[in-house]
Amino acid sequence: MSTDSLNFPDHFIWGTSTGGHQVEGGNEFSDWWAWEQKGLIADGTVSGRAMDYWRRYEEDHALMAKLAYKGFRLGIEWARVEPQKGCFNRDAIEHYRRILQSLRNHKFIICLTLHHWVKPIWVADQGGWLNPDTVNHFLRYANFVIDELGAFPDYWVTLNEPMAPAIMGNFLGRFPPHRHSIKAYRAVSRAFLRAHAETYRLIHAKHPLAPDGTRSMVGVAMAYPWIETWNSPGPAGWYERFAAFIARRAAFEGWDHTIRTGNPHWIHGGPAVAGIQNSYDYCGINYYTRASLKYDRRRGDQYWIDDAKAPPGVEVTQMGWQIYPEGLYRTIRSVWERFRKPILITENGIADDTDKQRPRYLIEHLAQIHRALQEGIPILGYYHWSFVDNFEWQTGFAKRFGLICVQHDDPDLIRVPRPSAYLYSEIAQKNAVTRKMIEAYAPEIVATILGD
Ligand code: IFM
Repeated sequence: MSTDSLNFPDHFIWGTSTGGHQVEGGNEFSDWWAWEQKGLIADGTVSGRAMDYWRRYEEDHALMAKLAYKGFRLGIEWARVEPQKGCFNRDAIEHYRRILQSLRNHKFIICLTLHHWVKPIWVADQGGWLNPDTVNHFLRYANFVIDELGAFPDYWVTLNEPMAPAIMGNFLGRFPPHRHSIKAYRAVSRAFLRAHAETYRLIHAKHPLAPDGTRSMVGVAMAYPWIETWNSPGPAGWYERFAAFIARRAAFEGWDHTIRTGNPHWIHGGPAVAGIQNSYDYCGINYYTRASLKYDRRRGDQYWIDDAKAPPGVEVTQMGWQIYPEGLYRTIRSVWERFRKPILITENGIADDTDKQRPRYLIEHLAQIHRALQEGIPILGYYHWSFVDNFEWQTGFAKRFGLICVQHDDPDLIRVPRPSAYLYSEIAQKNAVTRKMIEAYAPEIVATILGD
């Protein structure tokens, strides 16, 4: 049966997403800031004033409202709130209050992240998440933020992609603190599990109700790359299958297992974490790409696996990441089957400085969300990554994820919506992806998606 548009449920949240350190600017008491000063960012930049969201938030919120976006995901930076151990910065928290109040005035659905990889320097200096005290210090910070700002969020993200710093920082050595240690990966993962479970409990104890009077919604924005193998022949293929098995467990299956069952997964080990079972009210999904793990004996630094290669003919983004929309549908399905909890797409997007790929990427991924909705999976909304070009960690400002273009070296940091920002605006206003949009931007899926 042919259909003319992909309609989304009433109240579906059409939002955009950011992380504090990547847009605010001036996060000078943080470990990432310190690391950037060592000249280790690929394009030679530092986060610096970033997109100056800290001062230009009103202008940004007005632009989002003009574009008819309905939701916004932002982060609170621990290093700003507690730049020195035990010293909470009242000005910073009041400033966050103004930012959140402005979002509320615009009636955005607010999704608030408490930890997005970055920590204060004093925490890094005491050993970061390897120091058993760090979880307690994080909880003291979280408690403070919940007390001060807990009336604002519609959705809480306790941790953004906890397994990313655990793997990238402690196992693959690409992020600070640049370790190559399985033991450190496991210890950091366990610390994040404890931090999440306790923060979940705190939020429900202090703010059982969301601003609209319904139960508070607390979760994690979990990164779910779709992991496959390159399918090399012979022993290389065996090794790839083994690596993929471990990678899936290390990246998300181990974590999900522990949350679902309450039993610690072998990949993380350690004793049971009190309060961890079922500590999700919704499942946050960050989805971008597929990884095809390829045996490469030159990559001793990556345990002989190249995870960045795309099979011939597969389109890639400015990051070199494979475009694989079907992976979003498959991820949603498996997360749903695992948890049976409502799903929020907390991130999805593409680095594309020309904006040539983004419209199709957007439409094809939304079509996969629609497909899952049609099968009855409750998906609450979609927060596109990112609202604005931002500081993309170790790759700097060169990789452009924004619906809104900002040149980081422009003295005025002028915000210029890309064509896809308007396309997303039209989708939000119509609450639908229309036939016209699909024909214009993703003609190759017309037959499969619209059933012609
Ligand atoms: O920019 C990041 C974000 O901070 C976490 N998720 C993936 C994004 C793109 O790499």
